[in-house]
Formats: sequence, C-alpha cells, structure tokens
Amino acid sequence: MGVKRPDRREFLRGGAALAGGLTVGAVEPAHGQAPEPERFIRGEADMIAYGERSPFVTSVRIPHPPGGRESPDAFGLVFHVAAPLQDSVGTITPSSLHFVGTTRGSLMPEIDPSEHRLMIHGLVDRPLVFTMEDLKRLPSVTRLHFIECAGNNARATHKTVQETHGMTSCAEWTGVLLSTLLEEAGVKDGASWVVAEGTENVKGASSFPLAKAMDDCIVAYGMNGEAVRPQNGFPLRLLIPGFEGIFNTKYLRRIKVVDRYYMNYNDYGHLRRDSVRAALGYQIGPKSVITFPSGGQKLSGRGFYEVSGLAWSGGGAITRVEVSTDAGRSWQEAEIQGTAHRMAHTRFRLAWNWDGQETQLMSRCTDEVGQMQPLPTQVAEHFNAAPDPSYRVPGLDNTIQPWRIASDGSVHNARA
Ligand SMILES: Nc1nc2c(c(=O)[nH]1)N[C@H]1C(S)=C(S)[C@@H](COP(=O)(O)O)O[C@H]1N2
Ligand SMILES: [Mo]
Repeated sequence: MGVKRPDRREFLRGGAALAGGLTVGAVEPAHGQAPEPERFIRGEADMIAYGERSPFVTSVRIPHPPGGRESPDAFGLVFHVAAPLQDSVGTITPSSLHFVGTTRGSLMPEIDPSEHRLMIHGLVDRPLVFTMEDLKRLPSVTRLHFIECAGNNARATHKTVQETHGMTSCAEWTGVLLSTLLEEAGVKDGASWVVAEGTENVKGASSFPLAKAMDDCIVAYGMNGEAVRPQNGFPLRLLIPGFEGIFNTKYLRRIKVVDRYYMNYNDYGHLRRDSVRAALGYQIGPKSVITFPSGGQKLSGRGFYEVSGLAWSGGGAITRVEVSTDAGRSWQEAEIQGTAHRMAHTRFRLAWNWDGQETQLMSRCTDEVGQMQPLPTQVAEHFNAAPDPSYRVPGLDNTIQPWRIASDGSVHNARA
C-alpha cells in the first residue's frame, strides 16, 4: 500500500495528552486535537474486496514454544503458533491471529468443500454421509468458545503473555450440534465413546465420551462470521468446548461411535510413565491472565490504569475474577465485561492507581461450578510427591500468572 510510518515525534505530540496519566483529557482542545491527515491510503481492489488492517497495526503470531520451530518451515509445514494476547481487546481473537495447534507439524490440507464429506458410522442405526451443503441445511448454532492447547504452559523464561499464554484463542463458531447428527444416525445401545478423525492421515484423531458428544459439541463450518480458515480446519472442524485443544479435530471427515476408548496417534505424545500424566485432559481450567499490563509492556508513569485480562474455564462460565495489585496479599473483585459465556474467553478489568512503587499484579478466576484458579505453590504442595524435578502440573498448567511492575514501569514475568 506504500504507506510510510509518520515521524515518531509527530506521534508523541499527538499522544502527549495521555502520557500524564491522571490528567487524561484535561488539555486545551486546540492543543489536543489530532492533526489533519497528510497521507491517505490508496484504495486497492484487493483491499476493497477483502479488508486489510492498518499498516500501523503490527501484531503477529509467533512460534510456540518461544524460539521453537518457525512456521512455515522449508517444507511448508506449520507448527504451533501463538496468538498475540498482549494486544487483544474484547474477547474474540481475529481469525488471522487465532493460535494454530498442529500435532507434530502439518501441511495444511487444501480441501475443496464441494468434494468434502463427513461420515458418521460405527454403533449407529443408520450410517450417514453428509456433504457441506447437507450440513448447512440443518439447524445451526452460533457460540463463542475458546480453544486451548495443552502446550499452553507458562515458564519462568517466557517474557510476554504471548509466550506464557498465547496457545489459546476465542472465536465465534457456527455449525451443527454433533448431537443433531448423532440423533439423525441413531446411537445404538452399548455405545460409550466417539472417535473423530481429520483428513490428514493419522492426525487429528481423538476419542471422547459419548455423553460429551451428545451435550455441546459443534461440527463447525463458520468462524467469526465467515468460513473456518484453512489453518483452523477448513471446511469443517469439531469443537469440544472446554476439553484440551487436541480434541478439536480439524478437517473433520469421520465420526465413529464405539464401545470403548480408542487409542489414537494423538495419545502418543501424551503417554507418560506415571498414570496421572498419561491421559489426555478433558475439562480444562479455570484460568486467567492479565493482558495489560503484561510482560514486555511499559507503564509511562504513576497514575491511573485499567488492568485488563482474559479468564476462561472448561467448567463453564466465569463467575468471578479477582485481581491483586500487591503480589497476592489482598484481592479485589474485578469487573466482568459484558456477558460471561460458557467455555469462552471473558474480559475482566479493574481500575488501578499505580503509586510508582515496584509491585506484582495477578489475577485469579472462579467458574460456575465453583472451581478457583490455583497458585503455582498450591499445585506444587498437592503434587509434592513429583516423580521428577521437571514435574509441574499434570496436563495443562492453569496456575496464577504474576507480572512484576518495576519502579521504571517496565513489566516482567514474575514466575519462579
Ligand atoms: N486434523 C487436525 N486437527 C487438530 C490438530 C491437527 O494437527 N490436525 N491439532 C490439534 C491441536 S494440538 C490443537 S491445540 C487444536 C488447535 O486448534 P486451532 O489450530 O484452530 O487453534 O486443534 C487440534 N486439532
Ligand atoms: Mo494442542
């Protein structure tokens, strides 16, 4: 688009009103006004047909774990990439920034939706095959849900919230309830598990309980108001709300109803010698993290700030978020912004007047079934019989994330 960045000083002059903290808005209108535009973005056909963000907005996904394999690699394989939660506002992750989870690297299948089929078979009265068109004729649902990868474990070496927590995102998903399809097929007596399979060879297959399949799972073709993106499973993916990310099979082509747990390729990476860590995790969370201020950001001085972050749980809706601005000595009730949806990111905020002293900020949430997010030390106490020193939390780590605010306003990961 050929738009040049404006002179940095121009920017600072425009933003000076905000730098004073407590004096927000208290400037003479004539001095605070935005300058007349000198540059214009030339309309281009592509940009009109399918919108683009401003060249000043530079938020991007990064490899996960930090310093891990670049995506794409030389062969075009895509590995885990994390979403830039530090720049997030509201609760929806734009599709372009939604994290991507691929089990051991993936070439994204390019699927022509007119040729795609979803087969439902196994312990059913009527095995069925659906085209995309068939699926779109059925009653649909639209729901907000987060997905979180089991690899979303914060480490002391991680610097930003993208590094500690970027393997989760939240989107508005549209599709058909899996229960609608299973009712259509008729589940036979004795069925107890369901296996879902994607189109890439052995990848994307996992087993989950039939009770969950009949509850709230979505066979989704829509994401944030348009078709699901190729990186997120175009043309069809499964949403298993609140379960570990790996269950959310992308490029969904087959649902088999079975009478026992079926071991899949997905289980391979999760097998451990001790039984606690051996299994895939079902319901995850409750979990929350402050996204502003968070690691790598800088406060411009003492004064008023809105502490803001995200909370979510596999147990249902978030009912309460508390924030500590004194390293966990006291907790204040944060405000939940808008409606807290079940198994969806929920935005919380708390007005905070920073006195300029070094401190730590942290958040903890509670969900509708009464589960509260633990401190790392609480989890350590519980698992102090750990079989090896690297042992942290079995499955996904949902412990409280502390951010240290240094007296110069810089923000750092305070995890031990
Ligand atoms: N077919 C298929 N489905 C898959 C995967 C995959 O590699 N192939 N990765 C899984 C993993 S590990 C996660 S965390 C989620 C991530 O979903 P997303 O990429 O849409 O964020 O998809 C799951 N579904
Ligand atoms: Mo994952």
